[in-house]
Parts: sequence; C-alpha cells; structure tokens
Amino acid sequence: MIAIKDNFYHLKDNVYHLTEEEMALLPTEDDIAFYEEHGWFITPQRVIPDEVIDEAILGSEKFYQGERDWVIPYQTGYSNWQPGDGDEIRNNEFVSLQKLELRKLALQPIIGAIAAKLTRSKSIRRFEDQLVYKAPTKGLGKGAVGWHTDHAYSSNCTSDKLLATWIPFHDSEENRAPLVVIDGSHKWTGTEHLRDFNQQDLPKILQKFAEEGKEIKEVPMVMKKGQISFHHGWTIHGSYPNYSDQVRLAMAVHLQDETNQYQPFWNNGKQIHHFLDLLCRKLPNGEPDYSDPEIFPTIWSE
Ligand SMILES: O=C(O)CCC(=O)C(=O)O
Repeated sequence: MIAIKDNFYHLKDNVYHLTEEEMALLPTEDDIAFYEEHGWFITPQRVIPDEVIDEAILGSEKFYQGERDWVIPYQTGYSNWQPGDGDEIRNNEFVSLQKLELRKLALQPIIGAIAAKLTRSKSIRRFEDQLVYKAPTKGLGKGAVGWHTDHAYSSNCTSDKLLATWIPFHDSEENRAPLVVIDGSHKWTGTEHLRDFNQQDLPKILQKFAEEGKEIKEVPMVMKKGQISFHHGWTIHGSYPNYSDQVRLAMAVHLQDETNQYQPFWNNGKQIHHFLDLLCRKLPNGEPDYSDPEIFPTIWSE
C-alpha cells in the first residue's frame, strides 16, 4: 500500500486557522446563494498563491517525465495517461496520491474552507483529483472533454453535496480550453448516468436535454491564475478543445463533505466500484471507509 503522510500543514486536531487575509477570501452569503442557484462559483479574487501553482507546474512536468513520490500499486482501472498516448488530452487521475507538489496544491486549506462555506458543511475531505493537459489543437478541433456530471462517476457516494474545484495553472482564457459548466444543471433530472467525459461530440450529448426544453447556457470558467472555480457534483460540465497556441494545464480536485459515506451501487444488475475502494481502509463491516485520512484527507474542518 502507498504510504502517504500529511505533513504539509500543521493541522492541530484537524483545525486550520485561517489568517485574516484568508478569511476575506471566503464566499459571502450572496455567493453561497449564487452557488446554490447556479451550481457553480468563481472566486472573485486570487486564492492560490503563485508559488504554490508554480511548484505544481514543476511537479506536473516531473510527473509527466515519470517521476513519482508514491506509487499506486495498479496501472489500470483509472485514467492513467502515459507518454505515447497522444497529447490531445492527457488525463491522469489521483495525481495527489503520486506527486508531492500536486498533493500540496490539492490540500490547500483555503480550498476546503471555501467548499465548506459553499456547501454549508462542517468539514471537507478530498475525494479524488485529476490533472488534465491539452496540447494546442492546431486547427484539428480535437481534445474536448465531453459533458458529464462528477456524481455520475461517484455513485458509491451518499452525499448530494459533493463538489469539485477546478484550478487552472495559468490565466484561463476562453480559447485555452477552459472548464465549461451548464448553468443551473445541478437541478436537472436525468443526469445520474451522464458519464460522457470521453465523448467529443459536445452538441450531441446535450440534445436530449434541449429536446426536453431545458435552457442550455454554457458558462466558460474564464479567470486569472490563482482564481479557482467550484462546481456542484450534479452540474453538467466539460471543456472545449484548446484553440490557443499554448498548452492548457489544470487540476480538478473533487471534494466530499463530512456526511459522505460509501454506499453499494448497482447499475443494470452490475455492481459498481470506485477505483479508490481498492486503496482505502475498510470499515468493520468490510465496506470502503471514505474518511480514511490517508486516501481521503481532511482539507478543512471548523
Ligand atoms: O479539466 C478538464 O477539462 C476537465 C475537468 C473535469 O471534468 C472535472 O473537473 O470534473
């Protein structure tokens, strides 16, 4: 088993005291109401220091060169881009379980503190994460991430408060493959099996919803380096191809509130398992423990 210890922050009994400067970055009651209504939120200010992102960029370069601080004892069963797989989209899941600099970014307490406010929760744990790189499309128009909901990929989770933060490693411009959310779609029905991450035909996926008369408003997460966005676990999202002439690099960190637990889940008679069920410790009844501090560390607690 991978041995990962959380030594990055001095969490005394899991309490991290925000500085006054950090407190000023927390969402207001209006921001929370906006998130609840629209299913997404962009921090108005920069919340991740440049040096943390720059370190993560270096960490990702080392990661792509094959360097690991911890090794996941499985090569398959998750998105695990390898050199030679093509550069349109490099999707690597669970990078915070593999590379120190990326773990440091994923576990920034301010991320958890903002997520706790938005979801009116007492504490926030990391659930999973992914590093997504997109080479410039060079006119080919390839490299979209298809519309999906994160919760559709986490059916073993009980909480309806799951959310994710999306952290671009540079200014996120409209032509540089920003994450795009469908405004208000967290309130729609029929999204529980929307697992089209690898489907490139973006209009086709949304056709069903348009035919049902749903208003489809695409909102690109355009922001400056250091700002981050959040989206609800049931918000439909994806990303456009990278039409710019620079690489696009970002990390998504998926988060769970303190109430979230494992639940057995079946789809069409087949039992569904999350990959991390293999890695995390087990409860006395043998089920995966989604509060295992090694695999699902607490990022923020009141
Ligand atoms: O970075 C991307 O393009 C995709 C990220 C994503 O799908 C997610 O945050 O769930």
